[in-house]
Amino acid sequence: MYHDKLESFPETFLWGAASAAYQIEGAYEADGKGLSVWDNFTKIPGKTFEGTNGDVAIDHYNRYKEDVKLMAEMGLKAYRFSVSWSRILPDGEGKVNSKGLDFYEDLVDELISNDIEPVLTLYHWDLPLALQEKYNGWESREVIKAFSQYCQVLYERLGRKVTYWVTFNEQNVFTSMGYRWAAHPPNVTDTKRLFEANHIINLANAEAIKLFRTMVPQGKIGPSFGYGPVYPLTSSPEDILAAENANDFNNTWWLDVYCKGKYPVTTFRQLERKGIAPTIKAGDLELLKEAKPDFLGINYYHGGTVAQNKMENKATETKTGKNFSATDPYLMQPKEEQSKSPEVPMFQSTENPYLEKTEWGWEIDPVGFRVALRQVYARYDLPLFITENGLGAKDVVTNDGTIEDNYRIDYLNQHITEMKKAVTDGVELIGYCAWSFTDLLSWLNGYRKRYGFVYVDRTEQDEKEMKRIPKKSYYWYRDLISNNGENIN
Ligand code: BGP
Repeated sequence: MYHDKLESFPETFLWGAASAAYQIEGAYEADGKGLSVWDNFTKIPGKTFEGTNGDVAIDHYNRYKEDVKLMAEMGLKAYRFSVSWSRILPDGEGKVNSKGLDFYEDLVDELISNDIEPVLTLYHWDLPLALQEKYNGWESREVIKAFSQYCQVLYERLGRKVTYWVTFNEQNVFTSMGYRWAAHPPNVTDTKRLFEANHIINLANAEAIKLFRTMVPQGKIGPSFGYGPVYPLTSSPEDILAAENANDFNNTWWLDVYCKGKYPVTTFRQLERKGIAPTIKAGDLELLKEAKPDFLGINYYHGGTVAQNKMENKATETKTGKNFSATDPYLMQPKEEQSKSPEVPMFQSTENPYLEKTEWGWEIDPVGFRVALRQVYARYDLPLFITENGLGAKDVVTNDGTIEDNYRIDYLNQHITEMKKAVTDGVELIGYCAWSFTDLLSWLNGYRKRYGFVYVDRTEQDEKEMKRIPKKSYYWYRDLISNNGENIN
């Protein structure tokens, strides 16, 4: 839709930036912190780029005041961070570590005294290792109780100070990476276990929201979902149907549960046929229905493009992954093999010929951001909070000590322009948190894939002084915030 003039962002719009505990804090054993599954996983040889881990990260635990000062000087209105569960409950449950709580309360106080709205993520992937070892992590319902205790402790301590709470960060990403691709902890490749664990996390999410209603009635809570719109490769009805299927499998599978309290039928039936549908016990669906979020957090990086599945269209070849031919039909595989790839009869992923990619192969698609916001808002009718969006790139410090990250400014400018169009279309947005405030540890890509407004001088192998240097994008975002995005048109 064309607009002559774009509407202004609301006066209360929260221009922010984001981070996650494991990627910035370091101090992985300090002040009584217990280990998390990430402390363990990153030590497995070959799992991360050059064996990088978050033991020290960018030392935010010790330098948070310096970091908040830089946020304040930028005029940041919101800062999204996550709490490390095992700092609060070193064993994941039971005894509370007061020093861990103090750290987050100090951080929150520091933010508030600088007029920065704290946005607190309860779970950004760092499950306490003790819970993985004792209960097999998210595969056990015992962990729902532990998560509720953890939430209760934080609600009690910070419920009066923090308004915006995020339950789970990108449940779609961490479950798939962890239980299907063995690229995150717990390092598993089993789709049955993936969907069982995912269901238990859905229940934990619902319990956390229910408890929030009683303990933090004035607050707002919701999950942050990694949303990608799905495009059909062509206008053929078969490709359109494939895109419907992919949307059901990749997005609705989570979002319908959060917002409608039920699983989408098409994917559920497919998982049942393959023997990998989650076990639903009495009371589960009622619980899911009781826990509608106040807003949806959206993390947007890119979407995907699909064509008709391989069985119905054997001529279509995928450029990624295994090709199927008439002599190697998926349907001739034993059921256990089929169950590993339940989406194969639904759609096949392809390249999008219209989109450029980042150095790490992520499509750059600002219009897709508007599409995403429109789709999610229309379907769920909830305010949206952009909790992540940004560009990972290799930054260079010039001889005069500056970082001229014009590519990042271009990327953010294009995305924010599309976001403003979505606002003009009528989408209700609470705020926008760019990923990320400072450079930080990329889970699997070390320190050279940088996202920050603030450069942190360290490499994979050399921690150096970790000097903070605002990049050109820092000043650009500062100006944008000061005029509430009026210069975007
Ligand atoms: C999201 C995560 C973030 C962050 C971001 C960039 O999926 O929620 O924690 O890591 O992606 O990812 P990467 O560092 O892999 O480029």
